Amino acid sequence: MTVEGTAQRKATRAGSKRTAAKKASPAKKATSAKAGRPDEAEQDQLVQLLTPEGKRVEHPDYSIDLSPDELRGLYRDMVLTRRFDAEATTLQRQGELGLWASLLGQEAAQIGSGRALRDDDYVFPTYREHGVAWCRGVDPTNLLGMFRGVNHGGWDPNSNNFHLYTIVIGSQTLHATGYAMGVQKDGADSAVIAYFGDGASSQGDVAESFTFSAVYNAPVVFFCQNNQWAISEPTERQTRVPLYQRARGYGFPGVRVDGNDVLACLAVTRAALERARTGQGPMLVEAFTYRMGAHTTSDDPTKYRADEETLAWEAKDPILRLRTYLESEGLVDDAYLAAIDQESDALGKRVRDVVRAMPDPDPMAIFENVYADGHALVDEERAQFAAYQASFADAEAVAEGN
Ligand SMILES: Cc1ncc(C[n+]2csc(CCOP(=O)(O)OP(=O)(O)O)c2C)c(N)n1
Ligand SMILES: [Mg+2]
Repeated sequence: MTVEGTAQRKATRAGSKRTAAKKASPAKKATSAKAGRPDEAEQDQLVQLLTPEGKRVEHPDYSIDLSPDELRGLYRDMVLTRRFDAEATTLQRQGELGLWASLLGQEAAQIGSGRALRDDDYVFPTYREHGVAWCRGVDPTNLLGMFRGVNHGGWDPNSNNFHLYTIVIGSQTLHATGYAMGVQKDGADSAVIAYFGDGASSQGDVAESFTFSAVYNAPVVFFCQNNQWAISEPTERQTRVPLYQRARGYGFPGVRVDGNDVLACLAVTRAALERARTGQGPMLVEAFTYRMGAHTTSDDPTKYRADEETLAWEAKDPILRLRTYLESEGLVDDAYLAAIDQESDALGKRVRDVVRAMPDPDPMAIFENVYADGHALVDEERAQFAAYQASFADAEAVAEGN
């Protein structure tokens, strides 16, 4: 049984329960105009190099020529990332994590864009970029510390040029823009990439980032994963034009790429990064994809979306289409696929073992790293909290008759 097959079956099972998903209310229907959802003309704008059926196609502006090893590598990246993600969801269900935000369905957008990056490029992620973290060499178990509540982030951003996960929606686009302006002032030729979602596109922070980066010609790529939903809000509640077209109003190009096509995501992001590196300024990439799972483990998508939609997107699965292509070209055999599955199992086991063994933090550690130097308010809070903690020890001592 293959990993991606298992994940898809799970998704199908979840989907089949949803046949009675709520129908849109009349009020909702009235506002859900086609804007923001691709009509046929918009679909034509989608950059695609690998069709959902696994057929290789060409695009006049974006081409790619990958070796068999590179193609197999993309497959491996996506399968392992999906397995890691599924393991994290399970760990949350077992009470080992407080929360998990699954990337199921978005593997191609993340691995394609992540593999387009150079080591010296800098990434500003949201909270869902587990595949990009994988490409940057961040140990996947490090992503779980914050979701278990045992650390403030879990990795040193400067070790892998991968900033900490950011939960304040859209704010990382400003951090990325400022960082890119710094790169520019340093005279470096690296680029910066900011990930954000369709919902984040409504945030003022994103609008400000677009303005600043355009005006200062900052070397930043805005990579929007339009996964069609912002928790329970569909894309048409965020925009009346396809998101990639927003860039034009700010004075830089935008392109919509098939976010379930790893080859197209790689080709388009490479081109956008190259543009940024060569002083041509920002670019917006809208990866048109789908969040197959819930927003997070705290969410229940059966409350707000219909089965048919999820099923339609299952047919566009990013991993299956690459696998179909690799098989049709004779680039993988059963032994290779079995080896990847074994590697997935080993990764799953390691993730479980490491997470369960994560030590609880010192309760006082929450006050560390708030300010570089001392701060009166933090000092006061630390002292109050220390006294509160000590009260338990005192109570225990009384109970034990000491
Ligand atoms: C400033 C801010 N407002 C609201 C929230 C609550 N919130 C968390 S995730 C989310 C939806 C984000 O949707 P989108 O940008 O499409 O990203 P996705 O989760 O779909 O990847 C919201 C509103 C938040 N974290 N930060
Ligand atoms: Mg979204």
